[in-house]
Amino acid sequence: MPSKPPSGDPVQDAPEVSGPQHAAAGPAAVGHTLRMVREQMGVTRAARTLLRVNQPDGFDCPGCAWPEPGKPHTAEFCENGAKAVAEEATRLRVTPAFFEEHPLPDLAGRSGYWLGRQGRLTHPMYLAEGDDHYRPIGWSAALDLIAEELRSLSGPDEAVFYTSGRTSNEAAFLYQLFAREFGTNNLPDCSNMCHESSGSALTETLGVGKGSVLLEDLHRADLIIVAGQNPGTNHPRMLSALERAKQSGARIITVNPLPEAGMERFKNPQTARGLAGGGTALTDLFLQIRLGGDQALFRMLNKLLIDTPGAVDEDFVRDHTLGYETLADAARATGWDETLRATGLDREAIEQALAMILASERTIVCWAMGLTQHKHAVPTVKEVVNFLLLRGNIGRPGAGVCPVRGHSNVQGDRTMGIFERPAAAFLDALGAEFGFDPPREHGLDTVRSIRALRDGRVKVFFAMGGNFVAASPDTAVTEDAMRRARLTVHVSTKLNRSHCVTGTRALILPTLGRTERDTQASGDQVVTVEDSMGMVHASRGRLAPADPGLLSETAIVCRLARRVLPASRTPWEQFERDYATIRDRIARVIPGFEDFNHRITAPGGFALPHAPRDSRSFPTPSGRAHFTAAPVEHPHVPEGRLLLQTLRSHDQYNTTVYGLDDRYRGIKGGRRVVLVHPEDARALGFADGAYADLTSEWTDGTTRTAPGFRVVHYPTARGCAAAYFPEANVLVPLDATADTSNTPAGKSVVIRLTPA
Ligand SMILES: Nc1nc2c(c(=O)[nH]1)N[C@H]1C(S)=C(S)[C@@H](COP(=O)(O)OP(=O)(O)OC[C@H]3O[C@@H](n4cnc5c(=O)[nH]c(N)nc54)[C@H](O)[C@@H]3O)O[C@H]1N2
Ligand SMILES: Nc1nc2c(c(=O)[nH]1)N[C@H]1C(S)=C(S)[C@@H](COP(=O)(O)OP(=O)(O)OC[C@H]3O[C@@H](n4cnc5c(=O)[nH]c(N)nc54)[C@H](O)[C@@H]3O)O[C@H]1N2
Ligand SMILES: [Mo]
Repeated sequence: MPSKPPSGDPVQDAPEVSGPQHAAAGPAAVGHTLRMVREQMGVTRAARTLLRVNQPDGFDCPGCAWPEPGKPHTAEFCENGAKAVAEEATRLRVTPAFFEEHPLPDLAGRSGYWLGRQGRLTHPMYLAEGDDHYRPIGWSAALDLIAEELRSLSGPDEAVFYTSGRTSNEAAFLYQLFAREFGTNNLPDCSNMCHESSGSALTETLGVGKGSVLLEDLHRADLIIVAGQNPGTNHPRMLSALERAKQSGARIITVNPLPEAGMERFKNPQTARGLAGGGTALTDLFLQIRLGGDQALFRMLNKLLIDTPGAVDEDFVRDHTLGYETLADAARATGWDETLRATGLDREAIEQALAMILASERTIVCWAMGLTQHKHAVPTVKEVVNFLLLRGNIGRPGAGVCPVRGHSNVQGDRTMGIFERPAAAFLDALGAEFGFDPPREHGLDTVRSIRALRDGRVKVFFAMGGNFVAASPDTAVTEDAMRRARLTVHVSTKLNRSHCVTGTRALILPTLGRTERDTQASGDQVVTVEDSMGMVHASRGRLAPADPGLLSETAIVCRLARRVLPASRTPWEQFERDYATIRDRIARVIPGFEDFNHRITAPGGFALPHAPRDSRSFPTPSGRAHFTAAPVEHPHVPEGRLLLQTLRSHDQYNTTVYGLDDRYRGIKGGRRVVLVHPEDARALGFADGAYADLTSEWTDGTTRTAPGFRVVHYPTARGCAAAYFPEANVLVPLDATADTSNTPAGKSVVIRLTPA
């Protein structure tokens, strides 16, 4: 299944390579930020907008989910947050005239980079059956058309309602309510491709599927382990927290196949020292692990802790946990040979880590996609939980689990019920509040939705944001599946690939972004979001909408619901008029949101309860935290093959490509690169600068090819390789997913290189 690089595109992919950098941010980041926002927004608009990011009376940054400090800096944003804002606040527009000029086959041949650069969508657009152009359509006609199609289905489970993590709590709550009143739990979301593995593992072991630390815990930790995460690019404001921790004496262990510049040294652009001086060295110990070796590493650390007299917090283990003996038995059977093979590390490095762990009273483990996108991601995260439980590092200030979330409100969306496997208690409360009987059968997640579309079991695909076909694995399979739908609908701010790969009929519904004023009949609205640490706060857009005709996501849901569900007793009209009335209902349905409207008036918002963090109580069936002892796994790589991870460059936000550079990794002007250790590359016969086709080999014997990648000799762990998503998504088989969480295993794809 070869994928063709888009043609007819002015963008040339001709990467220049200069080698990895060793520090992140600093004056270069400030320069890049200014250039980027000036181009997109103009100077005054840029200054006015950026000063509102993450301020108490401003809007939540649409970039990542990293929390805001209690007293934010006047410029509480980062280079990549500024890019996310500029992307949304651009002055360019995609109008009906644009669609007249560009027929669908033209758009389908363009790169994602080109599509995203055309500007903000302004008008609802409709692609009729057999037509080759999107044509303008009115809001009423568009919504009537969706309602008619939904009502014509044989059953509600023939529709799927996807969500990307930018949607506000209010819109998300109404969206899932609408889907469930319609009769389905088919609510896949980007979380299925992201931190689902963390949620699965944490819920089972601790009883809460979220992180247990607050920002001040990071500031107070003795030891922070950052595993499988690249905050210099993806959570730049986290570097300020790590710097502050270091200044109070914390030590940092980084676990990563790649030496990432941000974890080496941080030049804080908000301090003179960071701008002019050498910045702060962050990592004390770098464990350059093989892809997928983390479970083996943490199991060995756990064994060493168990074997070290006095290392285990026996009181905590006795009073709060179950299953210690099972883990201890498994740990006894753990040998160095297997650990060293799985991790690629040497014994001294692991023993050095142990010494740092034993010296720490307060340890935090932070992680992101490097841990969650593997076949054995769930047992890997569970092994991290074992590690923290052993020394009582849960529910103690300065300690805990810290899965670092991606999209700015992905955690809030889940709290609001965007989940294909909702808890019975949630459905009970929802049904009681709104007087209906919610569907009980579990719905489809992302991967299962693709299979259902492929097999003709789902006929309507509706997306609240995101870029489903580009973000999902197995591009060719996913695109074919999407083409089998009768109707595809995207509520979007910007043009993307998913608008070009459509069902028989398709709609694009343009919407307000988070930076924009949202005015309804009762006046200007605020919305709320939840960050990675369970803090909920208000967000108020200030910019004039990209087009006066845009509807908010909330308004779109309310108007659609009224058409699809004429008998609904839910006050959709009132909800659209005044979002505070939505929050009143959220407060009655979801625990932790009592007095919601009042509590968001506090600067910085409020923290949701988290029983393990707040009181060392564990809402598992046993009431205790669970040690687990899954067999240790690691990816098997046949001779002459490499293990590929798909990751983000510095100039992208998931499928949104801001530019063609990956500054910290020393790559300029192109994205079709594959990073390979120099010795592995030479052994395979590839000089630096040679071109290779990448072919993935899946266990069922199928292969997938992505052609034309420039080989970059790069100091990654031996046997490993890296390429950017979404270009490399064509290589990830649909069935290659994590056990239990079903998250696509995009960080361990077996590939071979052939000369291009
Ligand atoms: N600017 C910007 N910000 C973003 C995003 C963006 O695209 N751009 N995306 C947002 C989203 S949705 C998310 S989920 C987050 C993603 O944030 P990250 O998880 O940091 O994103 P990735 O680029 O996937 O990086 C994975 C990191 O894990 C390492 N890694 C890969 N495999 C392994 C492994 O097996 N073991 C270990 N120990 N390390 C491994 C990689 O080398 C890399 O450093 O960022 C969010 N923030
Ligand atoms: N191979 C591989 N695949 C991956 C990953 C990986 O590491 N490797 N990472 C996975 C992860 S962690 C994630 S989270 C997913 C991301 O999957 P998605 O969330 O589906 O993808 P995004 O690229 O974030 O979506 C971008 C689009 O969202 C729309 N948008 C932006 N802001 C708004 C808004 O405010 N409202 C609305 N309605 N639309 C908006 C714009 O039209 C934009 O084109 O990708 C996953 N895919
Ligand atoms: Mo994500």
